[in-house]
Amino acid sequence: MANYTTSTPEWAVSNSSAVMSGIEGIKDTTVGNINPNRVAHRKKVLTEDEIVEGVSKGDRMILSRAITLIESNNPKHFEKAQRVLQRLLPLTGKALRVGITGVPGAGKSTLIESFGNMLCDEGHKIAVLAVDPTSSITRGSILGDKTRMGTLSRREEAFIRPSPAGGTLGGVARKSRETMLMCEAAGYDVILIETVGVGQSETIVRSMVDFFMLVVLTGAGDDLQGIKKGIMELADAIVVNKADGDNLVKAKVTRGEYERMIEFIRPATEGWPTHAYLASAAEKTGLPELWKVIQVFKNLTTESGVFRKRREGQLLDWMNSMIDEHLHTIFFGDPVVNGRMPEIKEAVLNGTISPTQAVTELVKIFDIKRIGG
Ligand SMILES: Nc1nc2c(ncn2[C@@H]2O[C@H](COP(=O)(O)OP(=O)(O)O)[C@@H](O)[C@H]2O)c(=O)[nH]1
Ligand SMILES: [Mg+2]
Repeated sequence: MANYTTSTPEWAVSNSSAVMSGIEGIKDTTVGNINPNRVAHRKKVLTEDEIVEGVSKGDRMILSRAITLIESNNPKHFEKAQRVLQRLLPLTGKALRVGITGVPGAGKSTLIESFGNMLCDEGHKIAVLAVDPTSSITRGSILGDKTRMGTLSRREEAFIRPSPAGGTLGGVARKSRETMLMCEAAGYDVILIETVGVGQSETIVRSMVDFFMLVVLTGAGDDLQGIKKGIMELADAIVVNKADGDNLVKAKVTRGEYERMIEFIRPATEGWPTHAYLASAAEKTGLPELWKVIQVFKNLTTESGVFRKRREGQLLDWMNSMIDEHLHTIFFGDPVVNGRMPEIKEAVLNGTISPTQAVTELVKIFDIKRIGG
């Protein structure tokens, strides 16, 4: 994809108690060759009971370690994390989940900083997560990046966590969702999730949030070249950011342009008309209005049942995608399939058989083995 930009989440702050790093250097594909949980070298390993109790009490240190467990690819950690999650599940689902997307530089992180601070002032507890499918590549520099969330990261009411390094897209999605659930169990009632980079992160985040906003810059005409219509179709609100100073007039024009474009696009949420709004993350204008829009959205969709329906759909989609991922792993990890693979690939490349025939053949081999075993 031409516009797939790799960008590190610069909001990840170093030297801050609110920002917890995950496990480094582990990929989903390295199961069996495990880098042990580094934390365990230094700290006492917490029992399942201790984690469940700590998270449910809102202990951030323990929450952070629970998330580290979720992010680990060590099968033992995975099982422990799943047992913990299972027990905490009754405490999840109560938060409002908000996704924030937009091209790098649109002001997503700055918006989260201002918006998050405003919500903390109102008495909310905010968890900020990022989803970055490329994070296994960019991980090394995450903590060295400049911050856009300096004040939020120092607040007791806020918890900021960088994107998990998933290795695979499915890995990032699972870890992000389970991290979100852990945060909910710890009592965070608003979850803000930033997409990092442009590409697959939008779909992952849309599939885990209730409300999805697209942050854009002035000059809709130019901007639209970079924003795929598909992303506009996912948005419940379009926020024209940087509506401040000399840019304000242009921002108003841009808002109008987006309003006109939206008319031709199918709304992301049944019964909810997507609109474009003005905001300045820097000057903190338009943010209370934006929060009000989200509240109205929540009330409206709750009443119509769309809110619950979306959440149920998300759960089933999540389950289905995990089945896909699981079958994929079993299939490609199968020794019999692997044994025949080079020969079949060769045949495809030679033009002896078509890719479709190759797949039929491989699935047959796989099937026979299943039934036989
Ligand atoms: N003037 C102005 N600048 C902003 C605003 N929001 C963000 N910026 C600036 O835009 C740049 C990119 O912001 P950032 O939050 O990192 O964007 P992200 O890549 O979408 O997360 C930074 O230099 C910010 O200071 C705003 O509302 N007004
Ligand atoms: Mg950012």
